[in-house]
Amino acid sequence: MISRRNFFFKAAVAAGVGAVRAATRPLQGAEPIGQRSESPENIRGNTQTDRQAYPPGEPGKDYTPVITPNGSTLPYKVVAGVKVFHLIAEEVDHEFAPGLRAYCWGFNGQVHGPTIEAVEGDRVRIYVTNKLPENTSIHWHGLLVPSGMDGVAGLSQKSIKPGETYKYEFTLRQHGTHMYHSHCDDMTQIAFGLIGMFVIHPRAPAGPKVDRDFVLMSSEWRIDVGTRRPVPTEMTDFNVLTFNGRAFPGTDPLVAKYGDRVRIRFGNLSPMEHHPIHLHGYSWKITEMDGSQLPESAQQPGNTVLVAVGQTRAVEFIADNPGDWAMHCHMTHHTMNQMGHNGPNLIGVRPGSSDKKASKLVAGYMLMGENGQADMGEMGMPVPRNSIPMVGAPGKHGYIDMGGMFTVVKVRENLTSYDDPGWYENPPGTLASLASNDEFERDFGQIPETKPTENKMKTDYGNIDHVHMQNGS
Ligand SMILES: [Cu+2]
Repeated sequence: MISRRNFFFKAAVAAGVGAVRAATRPLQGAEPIGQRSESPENIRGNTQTDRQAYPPGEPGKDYTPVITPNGSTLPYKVVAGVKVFHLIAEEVDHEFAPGLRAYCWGFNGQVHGPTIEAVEGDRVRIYVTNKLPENTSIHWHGLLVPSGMDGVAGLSQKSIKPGETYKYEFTLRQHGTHMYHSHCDDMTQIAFGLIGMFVIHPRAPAGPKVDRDFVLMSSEWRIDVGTRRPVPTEMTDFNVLTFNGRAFPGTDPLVAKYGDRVRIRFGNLSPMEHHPIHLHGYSWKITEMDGSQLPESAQQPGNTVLVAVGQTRAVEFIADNPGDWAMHCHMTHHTMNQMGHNGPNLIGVRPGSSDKKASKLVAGYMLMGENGQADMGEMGMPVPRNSIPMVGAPGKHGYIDMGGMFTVVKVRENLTSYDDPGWYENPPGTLASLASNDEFERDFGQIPETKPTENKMKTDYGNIDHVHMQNGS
């Protein structure tokens, strides 16, 4: 007899996984798919550490869903009390920011993978289909799972061959901010983008309710100018830095209403580097480390949180300071875009026409500005095809000479939606402005004369070393 539950399960399988089966080789494993999870033993798992399951937690009722700027949350369906997800690892033609695309590896057509969101006590089953040209496997980073579900290819399980679909199933025994990533040819697959966030809400929430709950995954890439493939062997010289796979000005703002309690969950699965993430205009409290909730007495206040590779941190604050607030990695090279990291130091040098000549010969060649780098993006210099200049985008008050791992937290009074509200209108008397001579004289007298340095601007491009030596002596 076909029970109602059995019917729905089979219908769901036909709708969801059927397409995968048609497109790939048959699912691995001997069990007929329709009968799985029908027994309570299967639902609850079969190890001592993987036993308890609760009814599936529901968005809106059991938790406020997270927001993944520039990304999405992985949809699921409930089959016989189990939340069922499907990740497809595949190549993705990904846009980092307008003007820069590359062939990356992601999940379900996205870089990075969609955020997986569930509730402590949920039983989850996650199908992983490999549409990559090489083997893969997925590790649930930070999750307390049975050893055979941990996803380290060769150690925990067989790797998933191209065309195969694997099944992971476990009960979520904890809550907090976690991640998932490839654990097979990690160097290549993480550098290509096979990472994502995994958020588990508490079954019985404690503490104040959060109104806006954001997830931001940091990563870094080396994409040579004019090319369309990240370099997986890079160890140090990353030139595209991202939040959720996007480099500023490609990052969506984080919008909050005045008075909202805001949580931001940071994750870092960069290949190599740690990122000190800094928010302007606020003091937050670090409420969570690697998915573990901190007791209130241990919630460290601050405005910069170091998120090392492999770590997650969650911070919370009340959005009580309206404005447009920069939030970014504080490593200066991590808020630059692709073309800003190399080239000779020409500050104080007039290069004449040599930069134009060199840029014709060398792909990606772009000289530093003679007064610094800030004028380079603003000048709108032509850049090679499929590349982004070193810095920024136009802002309300001029050019924003930031790029990379940079975004804007926008806090407003009287919001009717959480769509991008545009630039902040500064109330009278709250905007830095040009000082008049009268004002300065009133407070300080005359501006002191600047004693000129010995080095005048050089017109000869060949004298860079000479200038440098004089400065250094
Ligand atoms: Cu950084």
